[in-house]
Amino acid sequence: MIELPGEEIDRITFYRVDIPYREYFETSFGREYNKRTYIVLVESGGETGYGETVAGGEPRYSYETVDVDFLVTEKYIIPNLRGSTSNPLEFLDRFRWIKGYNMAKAAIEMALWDLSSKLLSKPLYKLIGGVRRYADVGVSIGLQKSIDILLDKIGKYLEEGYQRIKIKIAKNRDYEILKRVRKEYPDIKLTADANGDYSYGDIDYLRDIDEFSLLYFEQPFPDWDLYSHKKLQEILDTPVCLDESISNSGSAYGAIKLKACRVINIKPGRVGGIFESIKIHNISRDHSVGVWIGGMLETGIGRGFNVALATLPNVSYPSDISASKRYYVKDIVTEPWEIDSKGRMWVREGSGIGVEIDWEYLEKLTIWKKVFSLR
Ligand code: OSB
Ligand code: MG
Repeated sequence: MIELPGEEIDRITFYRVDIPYREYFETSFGREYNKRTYIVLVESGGETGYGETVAGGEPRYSYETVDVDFLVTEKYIIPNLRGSTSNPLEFLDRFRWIKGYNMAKAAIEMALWDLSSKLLSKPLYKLIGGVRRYADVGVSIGLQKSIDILLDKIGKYLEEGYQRIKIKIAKNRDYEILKRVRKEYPDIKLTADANGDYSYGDIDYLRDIDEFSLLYFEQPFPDWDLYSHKKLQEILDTPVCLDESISNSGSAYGAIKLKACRVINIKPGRVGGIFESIKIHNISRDHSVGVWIGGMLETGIGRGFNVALATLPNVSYPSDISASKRYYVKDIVTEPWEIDSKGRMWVREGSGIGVEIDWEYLEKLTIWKKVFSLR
């Protein structure tokens, strides 16, 4: 087990920010023009850990939203945080009684992991048992205005080095697009993500998706519908990958045992943080289920955690981790994340996630700031 320091928490600060995306991001559940989040700072033992929430502006991907998550944090987490230490495992124990709100919990839990590794003067990826100094990365491309625009973007991202292309699909915006992409790019690692847009009655229609030799087909049905995923997996050669359906290690175990998927997308925010992500990683490894690290268009802070997780040994597919400039005109960290020509993103060797905040830019983006002194 990982030995973690445990100094009392002095202070926790939240910066509510809106950060413009370079271009909007569209999925089957809607379009987003900017990143709406709050940045978390936890101070203890003379160090500061950083985190952010991946809850969205509206309850589309999940029931969680940035505003409701802050409300839950302020009303149920902050008052019970006094006397707690910076050990993320203690935090998880203390707030197990709060049902759901994984993204609200993860924002703080992750800041505590950054803080703990800073107190130990270690990079986070080493603390959690990473075996590589880089993440293999792919790019997730939203629904586009036309197939030609999509093909152009794919070409550009491949040129930049991304190892696999994921495209968003939706009901009635699927086969025609996939056919053209495969015709143009017969050999690339290609995946499709429906974000739960199909339903049980579409299973027979989806049978033909095998034609496109996808690396996997991500979340065709709604999060609660494991039965349809299992039924589809029975008739497909293409592995089914679950994203929204996997809310913690228990649901990962269940989905694997039910044979509802052969691949799992681990998003630390969705599952409640780093510790739960590692548990899902280990359960998947024990059942020969491949995993990769998903993304929520995070800022440079959230990206630091995703890169660290992607260095774990059973991360066997390229992750949804792209360069800062793919999402933002300007990231909120001083050194934007980049990829090399082989589609790898290298970890930072500094302690924690190894990023520093561009404070001036953060202040400029701040809608409100709240400081809670805990002692
Ligand atoms: O389903 O993986 C998803 C972004 C927002 C909400 C859901 C998803 C996504 C992505 C983006 O695909 C991946 C990334 O951060 O690059
Ligand atoms: Mg997804």
